[in-house]
Amino acid sequence: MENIVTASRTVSAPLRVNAERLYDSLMTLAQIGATAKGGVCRLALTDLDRQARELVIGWAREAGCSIRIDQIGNIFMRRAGRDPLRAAVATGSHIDTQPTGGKFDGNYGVLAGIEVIRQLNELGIETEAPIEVCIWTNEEGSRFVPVMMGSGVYAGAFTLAHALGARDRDGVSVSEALAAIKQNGESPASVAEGAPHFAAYFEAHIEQGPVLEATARPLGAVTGALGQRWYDITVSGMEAHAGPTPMILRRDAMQAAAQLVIAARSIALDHQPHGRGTVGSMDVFPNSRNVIPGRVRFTVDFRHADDTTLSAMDASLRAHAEAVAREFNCDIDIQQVVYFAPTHFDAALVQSIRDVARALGHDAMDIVSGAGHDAVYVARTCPAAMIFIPCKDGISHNEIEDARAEHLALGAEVLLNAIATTASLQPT
Ligand code: HGY
Ligand code: MN
Ligand code: MN
Repeated sequence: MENIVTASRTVSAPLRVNAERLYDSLMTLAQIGATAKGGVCRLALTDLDRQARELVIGWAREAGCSIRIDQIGNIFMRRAGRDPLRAAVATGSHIDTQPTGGKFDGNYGVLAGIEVIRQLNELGIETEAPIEVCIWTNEEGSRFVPVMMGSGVYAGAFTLAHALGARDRDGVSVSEALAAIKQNGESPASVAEGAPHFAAYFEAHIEQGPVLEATARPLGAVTGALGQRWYDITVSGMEAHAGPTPMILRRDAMQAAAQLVIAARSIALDHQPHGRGTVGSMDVFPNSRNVIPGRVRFTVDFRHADDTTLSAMDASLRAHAEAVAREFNCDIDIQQVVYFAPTHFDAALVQSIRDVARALGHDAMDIVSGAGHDAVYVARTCPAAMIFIPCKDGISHNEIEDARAEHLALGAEVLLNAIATTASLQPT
């Protein structure tokens, strides 16, 4: 990697970060929503999310950034470049977590971006293009569906109205929750409505799987991400007494649902190596031990690297549901609530990540992300790519999620050099 020509001067590459400052910021942010087992429970648009947003915005302001919040609550923390008219080079991720989330999922990508800003300031480097660090609203899709909500609105995957109208289990809408924490900004939320395009977008994230750690590789150059289909499935039968009702006369919604829970796994197993099938949430009505369930609601999360195969998995699920509805004399309603095709990130940006990694002395592993990320939607609007680092035992979406300080710093250094290079490229 040759020297980096910036607006202010030529600097010898590769640039380094302040590992301790990054780690300290991660631990400070992790205090907001900290759980007894060492994880974080900071659901989207709760007061904890507000506290975390305000903390990070405060850090960005201290680093000289201007702040913009859009109508879906996405936050853009902007460091000026020499040419204010050039499209910004962006990075970021999310700070909402799963109920049993960890300290690093999403939070790492946002704070690695803040570290990039802090380090460029410390090195006195001015870039040609502005740099923006983004906090995308409700990436997790745990409290509100769809998943990757803020970046999805930004990229036009669904409308602002659809997102604002989404409701949580208590019936609270995104619109109400945004207003309650005063994060309902005014700037346009989608590129179609005038939100600025980026010149490029990089996102740093823990892998959330075991591959990098198992192969002793500290860096991943993410070439793409699995496509996903999420469903809300409602099985309706008939509540009845668990004693007097003969087995053959039952319309048992639980037994019917159970067949589909098993099918979600077997369909994924039929489409290996990339097939994934998960049932993560289930509600039983009336949920009484001596009443045959009359209604069962549950979720299915399907993923695959190939869109045609993902469609085949969808068809197989629906075929199973038709057969089960007949066999158990139940009604089965399947609502698809999320769909996005497998993503391929920008080849030139992925190459820049490999090049920077090599300059830092490491051979980044090409890897496909099993998880969805905001970069998946942002990639619809500009060249995008991701940087992965390992997480302990490949565990994530779990309070024990952990990552090594040296890997956190190394990923941030790849981010810093990739951004500094891309943002300093002389105007064409
Ligand atoms: O579900 C996902 O892949 C991400 O964690 N939201
Ligand atoms: Mn994430
Ligand atoms: Mn996650």
